[in-house]
Amino acid sequence: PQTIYLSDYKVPPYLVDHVDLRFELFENGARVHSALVVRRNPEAGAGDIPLELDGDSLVLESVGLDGVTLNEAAYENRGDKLIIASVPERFELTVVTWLEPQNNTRLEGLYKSSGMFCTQCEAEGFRCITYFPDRPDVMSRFRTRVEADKQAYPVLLSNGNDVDRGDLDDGRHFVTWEDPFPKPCYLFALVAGDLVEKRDTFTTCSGRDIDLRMYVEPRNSEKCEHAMDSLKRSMRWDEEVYGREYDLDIFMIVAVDDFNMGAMENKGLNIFNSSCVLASQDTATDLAFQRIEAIVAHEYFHNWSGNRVTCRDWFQLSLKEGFTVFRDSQFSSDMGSPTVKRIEDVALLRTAQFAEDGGPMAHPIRPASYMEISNFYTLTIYEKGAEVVRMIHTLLGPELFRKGSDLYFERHDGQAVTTDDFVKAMEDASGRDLSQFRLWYEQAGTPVLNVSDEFDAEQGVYRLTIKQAIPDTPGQTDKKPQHIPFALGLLGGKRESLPLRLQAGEQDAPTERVLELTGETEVFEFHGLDECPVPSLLRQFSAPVRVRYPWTREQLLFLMSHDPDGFNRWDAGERLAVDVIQSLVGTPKDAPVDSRLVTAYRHLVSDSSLDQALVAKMLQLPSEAYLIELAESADAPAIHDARERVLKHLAIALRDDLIACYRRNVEAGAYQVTPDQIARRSLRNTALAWLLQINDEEGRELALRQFREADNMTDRIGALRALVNSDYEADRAQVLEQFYERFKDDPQVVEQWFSVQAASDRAGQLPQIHQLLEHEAFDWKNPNKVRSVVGAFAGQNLAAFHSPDGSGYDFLADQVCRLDDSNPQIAARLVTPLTRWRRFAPAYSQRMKAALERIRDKAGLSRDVYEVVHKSLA
Ligand code: B3K
Ligand code: ZN
Repeated sequence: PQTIYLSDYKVPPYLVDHVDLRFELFENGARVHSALVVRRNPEAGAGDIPLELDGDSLVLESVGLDGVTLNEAAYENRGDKLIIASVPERFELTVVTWLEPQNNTRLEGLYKSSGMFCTQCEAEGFRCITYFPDRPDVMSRFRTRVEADKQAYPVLLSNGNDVDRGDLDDGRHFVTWEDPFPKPCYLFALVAGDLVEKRDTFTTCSGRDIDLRMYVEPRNSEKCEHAMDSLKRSMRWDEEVYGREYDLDIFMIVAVDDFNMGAMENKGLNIFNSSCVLASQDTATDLAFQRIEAIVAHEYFHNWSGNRVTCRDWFQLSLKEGFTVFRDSQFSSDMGSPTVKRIEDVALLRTAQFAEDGGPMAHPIRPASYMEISNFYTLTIYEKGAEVVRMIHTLLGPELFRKGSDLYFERHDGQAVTTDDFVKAMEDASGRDLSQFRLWYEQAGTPVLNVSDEFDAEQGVYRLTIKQAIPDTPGQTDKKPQHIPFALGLLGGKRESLPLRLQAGEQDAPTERVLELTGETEVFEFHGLDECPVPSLLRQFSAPVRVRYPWTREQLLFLMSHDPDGFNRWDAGERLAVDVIQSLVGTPKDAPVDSRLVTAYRHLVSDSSLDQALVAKMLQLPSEAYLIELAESADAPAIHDARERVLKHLAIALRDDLIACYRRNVEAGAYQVTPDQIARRSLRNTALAWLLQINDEEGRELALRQFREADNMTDRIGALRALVNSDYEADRAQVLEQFYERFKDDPQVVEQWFSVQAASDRAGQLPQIHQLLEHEAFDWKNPNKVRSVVGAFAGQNLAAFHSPDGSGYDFLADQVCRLDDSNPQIAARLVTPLTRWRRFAPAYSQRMKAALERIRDKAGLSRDVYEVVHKSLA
């Protein structure tokens, strides 16, 4: 496969002002008639340039230029390119293609999912529909006519407004859609199916009524309310916080079962993975409710950050994704608990993005090259990209940031632009110099901040020294220091926040500051202190960096209870738990657990005056994945074992407190997805999980009762998970069976049922995983099912996946090879756990590498998997 470089970017030689599409949909295939109004791009320079259109897996039926059918000698059809050597300055090109959506298992372009037609065009799926300059800097107005059998496909949708409809011969009908906004072809969408429609309206800030519609399969008609409410909240929020009003008269959401990703922001016609949009109290967990709200918001926000202003090329992907993730996290934070949202975002970043940044696929948020763009929809582009936007927000403050985003939207409306244009708008609006800050876009790797301090008691000066280093990453060494906002506070022995005087005698000094690090070493002096303070570093996680500071356990315990920054309270607790667990890895079974951890956790479990949402987060021990990420040479089973020992030790010591905590948090009143209720459910389910780890009979009774009586999925699956992960084998089998019988007709619930088992160190050993793959509800063609079994096993069931005999790795390699032929995007994603092979102890890493080599040697490897495997082995 070929590598594509950012430095090779050239403006498109031809522009397409208008696209007229006609889809004839049949059971055995689809015929697509396209008419393009093309003109030479004045910016492309002089001279003859051939017209080159992209295509993929298409049967070309005819080509016409200005009304004249071309014979085969007049063009070159190379399969992936249709080339016409000489064309006029302006012309109309007509192309007819034939495709087979019913056989499309890659789920790119036009395909079928449970009987309906749907599309996924980002990044390069439109070329699977017709020949076209498939690049985001070609923006066109689309008119789309969809024709299909009226009975089987009563609903026919595309982008924009429906302008015409009618009946045709043979029981067929058509609907014509027109989208007035020029857009890149990756935002094109089409849906045809037998769907029910749910309607609502939204009145915008300028008083326009927008028609909101959701389309779902009839069996899902009662699962739309939450997404619809989330949509309305998102629309209001984007008006209030960013001044962005919706622009079309209709906004549509469609749910499909087979989808490679979470959702897609097609203009006016968002398409969602069913699992990211459908919810009811009985079938969706609190986590799912929150995820749905966030994803609905994310896709909606793309209407401005992505659609009205789009990307010049795919190297700029973080322009829309980083910014939109930042926007959706601000939204979620405003809708719920800001501290909890921050904790969740940081936990994901530190566990998964840092691992990516430290692995063979590390890339800057604006990559310099790629082979397959689908491989670059990464945690780095999305989550680190959002952190980079967040740092701009921190550096500028909310008002100037808003001025910057207003300028960005106004200056670039209707354009396809670069991340640099975004930074420039922020600079121009604020007057700040972000030139060094731009390195965040160019340099990969997670900066490490080594922090040391000293206290000069005589002078009353506390001196903090911060050294930054950015590790080498593939193709990048000797990096320059970056511009890092570093928020901090200092605490005194009486738990008070101390004034941060950067000069002696400074009046009214604040108790929190954002320091700006720019040099490799920065020294800060804080004056007028009577005692050596405890530093509260990188508050709110103000930059995506690793902080190293020699915290004592006493300091961490102090911060855990007294830091006024809730995020740092959580962070101190996590650092303490990490330290305790790490110190036990590889020690004998009866090695003692630091009693101070028990005391701290007892306080969390029993003091109901604490912020319960924060407590619910603080009670989660650091995940195995995070502990592995932190290890130099990881032994996953040993880490699993140490973590489990700590958990059991805590559960035994806190047994009575856990029972009390459970009982205190048993709900009365109707189920609601509010931060308070979410925290209560989380607390009682954590209590259950811990009690079942120590085979507590009362805990078992509580779990069985909760399983039977729960009126919501969070509690039902909480009890199920606790029992599945316990030693009560008979109960496990029974509840799994009952759960399946009750919900077997609901794919979203069956997916949860699969993943509870696949992620369990008890129920998810390899022979059982094989049984799940043979289960009647398993379907290799459905990405959610693959993720819920294979993905959950390799990503969450880490002790089993890293079984010393290498069987977990071999299993994953087999599944990757099997999926590579049918769905390369999903196959490439599944490889991820193996790409980390260098971070594991030799006995593991050699076997992981061997598994990668086996994948590498498979015949006819897709470009997607090729790139990941070859870069991992390089
Ligand atoms: N933009 C889509 C991602 C599509 C990826 C296709 N390989 C979803 C989102 O980020 O909103
Ligand atoms: Zn997005």
